[in-house]
Amino acid sequence: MKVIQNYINGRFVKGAREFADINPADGSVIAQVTEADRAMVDEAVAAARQALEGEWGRLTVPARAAVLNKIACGIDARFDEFLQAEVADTGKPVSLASKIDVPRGAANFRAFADIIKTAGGESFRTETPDGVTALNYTVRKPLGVVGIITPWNLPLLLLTWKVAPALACGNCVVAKPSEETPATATLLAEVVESSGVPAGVFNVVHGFGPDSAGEFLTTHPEVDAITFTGESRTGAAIMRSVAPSVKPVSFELGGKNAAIVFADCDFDDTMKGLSDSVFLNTGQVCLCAERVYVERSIFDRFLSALKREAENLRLGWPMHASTTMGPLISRDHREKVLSYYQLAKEEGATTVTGGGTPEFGDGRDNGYYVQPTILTGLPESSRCVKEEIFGPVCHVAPFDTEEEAIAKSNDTKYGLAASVWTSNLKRGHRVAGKLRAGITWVNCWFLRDLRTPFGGVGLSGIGREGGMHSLNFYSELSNICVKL
Ligand code: NAD
Ligand code: 6OH
Repeated sequence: MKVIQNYINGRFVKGAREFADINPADGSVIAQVTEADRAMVDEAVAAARQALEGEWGRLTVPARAAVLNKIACGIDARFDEFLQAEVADTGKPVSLASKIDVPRGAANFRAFADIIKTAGGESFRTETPDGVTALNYTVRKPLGVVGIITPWNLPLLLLTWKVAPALACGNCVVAKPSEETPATATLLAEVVESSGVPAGVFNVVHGFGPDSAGEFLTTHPEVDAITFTGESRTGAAIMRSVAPSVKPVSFELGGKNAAIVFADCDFDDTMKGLSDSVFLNTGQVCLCAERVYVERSIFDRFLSALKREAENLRLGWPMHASTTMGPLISRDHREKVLSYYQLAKEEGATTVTGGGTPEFGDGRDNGYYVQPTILTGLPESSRCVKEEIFGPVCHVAPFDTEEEAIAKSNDTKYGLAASVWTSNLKRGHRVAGKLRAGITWVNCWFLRDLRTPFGGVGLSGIGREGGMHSLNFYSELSNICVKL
């Protein structure tokens, strides 16, 4: 049986305990993962701190950027290994992982290599009333040791989204990937090592959250900052852990994203985009729409078309090229999603399609598949309309006026993403400007430029990453004031 190891201070090491890495398509064990105990997390943090003082700390920005580009090429060179590992761990269709997860993993390193090379600073010439003149200018210094905690839905993509800017800014990193999807983090460690990154600069510790590597990392006094992507509740727990030492945090958390469809939309394009926004990655993208508001005059037509899209999804083995929807990540997560399918019925929903589990008559029946599901008829106050489900499911409701659609979309404690579908671009701009979300797409979804700010409002997070916003989080910006 394959063993997935930790990577600490430039060595691949086993922990005292092991846990199973499960393939969600059929419940089989892919590998054993060795869990880092507290002493191993301590060792990783100490190695990272020491590496700050070594060769890494002395590298120039162009040299660091060259290392990032080398890591990107290293991912490209082992593309198939990354692809197979990611598909096996997550169950996502190979067509999706080969288009988004793995290329985006490499792209994150290339993007931040470019961004750090071209980033300028601020400067101000100061003139006081009593005739003193001074020059102020900013310099970026590394934060130090950055703890990175990532989820299972886009494991490589969301890890590299944080590792790349952290390294670009000269930090050292201890990363704790999700216990559900450990494989590509250890593969990344192999690529980082072969790219000439000194020992201790990048470390991977495997394990769980509470009482395990996640908590050991977030409570560690020698970690200078924590960046986390995951559930809002976990973010709250991590906030409590870091509070005593007042560390900077960057949180990308959950969502209950709305889509607003106007009658004047390009119907076919909207249907394609909207269907992706609900079902892509089995609905397990933080940006997925779970609330769809449709102008009443096209409501029935829209619902029938979305039902057709859902029923045309091909639930298959993840490695088959024709598969368009894989399983959910785990047995527990399937129970959670199915409990919402049940709750929807109790709350009075009409289940337009789905609502249960598919039957295959083969090994996939031991996996964690659920039917893509469309609900309608729920009051806005119901739990299925308010709580993040994180599965291939949405609730569709009609609206009569633009104001009503905006008010309903904004009636949430979350605020990560939204989308607006209309051929009237004036309205598109207007509505987008009124939605309370970190990102609003008009006539598209999940079209992301790595230079743009990314993050959420309310329960969806704290701070922004992306482009210069990432540099601002992963570095200490210091002002130098020189009297002239
Ligand atoms: P999760 O919060 O359960 O776990 C995320 C990570 O945190 C894992 O590595 C886990 O081991 C670790 N963890 C759990 N408890 C911890 C603790 N007490 N201390 C330290 N670490 C701890 O999230 P998940 O189930 O892996 O991912 C799904 C969630 O992530 C959804 O809510 C989704 O919306 C959110 N998400 C948000 C974004 C975003 O950018 N806003 C992106 C992807 C996923
Ligand atoms: C959240 O689940 C996904 C975020 C992905 C990105 O922001 C991206 O641009 O790759």
